Amino acid sequence: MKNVIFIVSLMLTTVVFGQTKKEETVTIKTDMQCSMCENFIKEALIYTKGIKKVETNLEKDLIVVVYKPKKTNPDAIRNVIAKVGYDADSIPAVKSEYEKLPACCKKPE
Ligand SMILES: [Cu+2]
Repeated sequence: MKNVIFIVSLMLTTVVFGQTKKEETVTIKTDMQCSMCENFIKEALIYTKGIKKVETNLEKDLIVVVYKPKKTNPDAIRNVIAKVGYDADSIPAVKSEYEKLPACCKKPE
């Protein structure tokens, strides 16, 4: 009997998780120079509605974002990054914001 209860509760958890797992992941290519860049982007994204998790890879210039598709979408996320002053896939950095970045964060000329 104990086993049956265990299996039933296991099934219930699976169902519950199946419903709440409405998250998607997008990987965005950017152009980061240092750990400050990572922090700028992370901070901007983590306070954006619908974004659950942000991971950056400085070496590969990649940003991995876990988001709720009901609340945001990859292009909205790319726009947030562009507004911080960084390229995001095909969306170029907002120039006026890029100009405000510290010298170490600018692309080497
Ligand atoms: Cu930087």
